[in-house]
Amino acid sequence: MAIRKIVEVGDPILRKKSRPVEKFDERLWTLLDDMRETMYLANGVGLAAVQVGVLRRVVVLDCSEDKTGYLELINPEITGTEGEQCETEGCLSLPGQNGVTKRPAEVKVKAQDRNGNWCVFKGTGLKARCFCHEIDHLDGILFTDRLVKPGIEELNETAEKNG
Ligand code: GNR
Ligand code: NI
Repeated sequence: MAIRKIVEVGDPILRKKSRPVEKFDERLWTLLDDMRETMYLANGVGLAAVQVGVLRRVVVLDCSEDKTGYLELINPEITGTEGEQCETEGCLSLPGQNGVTKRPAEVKVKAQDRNGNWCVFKGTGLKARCFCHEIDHLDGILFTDRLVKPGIEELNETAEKNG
């Protein structure tokens, strides 16, 4: 296993659309293992493959407090949503930035596991936000595209500008 470098904002790869995974092989498993290690080291609750420079539809996440909620999502799709929530969100590719986004309160997802078997998942709260955030990454969308309120940094910049 290896730690991979996390791509940061300014790199045009973050705006590209990731392609579906077709081969569930050793190469995919190494990518997943590396992403898991990289996500935990960075203290993230999720990581999309594009964030380590790989344009494939692969996501890992763990929204638990104690590292017991690890999930792998290959070719994930949102199959249903309910309600809405407006909460603060951050991204490992946008260090130091945060802001409030509007996301569904509950999200249902279908995805393949590392062997290609289709599975279904349901999440509320942070997990629902994370499902949406990671699937957005696969389509080149960042949380800053979905802000309902600017982050603290932007507020400070505005305050400075206005005196
Ligand atoms: O670590 C992360 N925290 C987070 C908080 C609220 C909603 C989504 C996230 S995902 C983010 C890690 C990351 O950048 N994943 O792409
Ligand atoms: Ni992110």
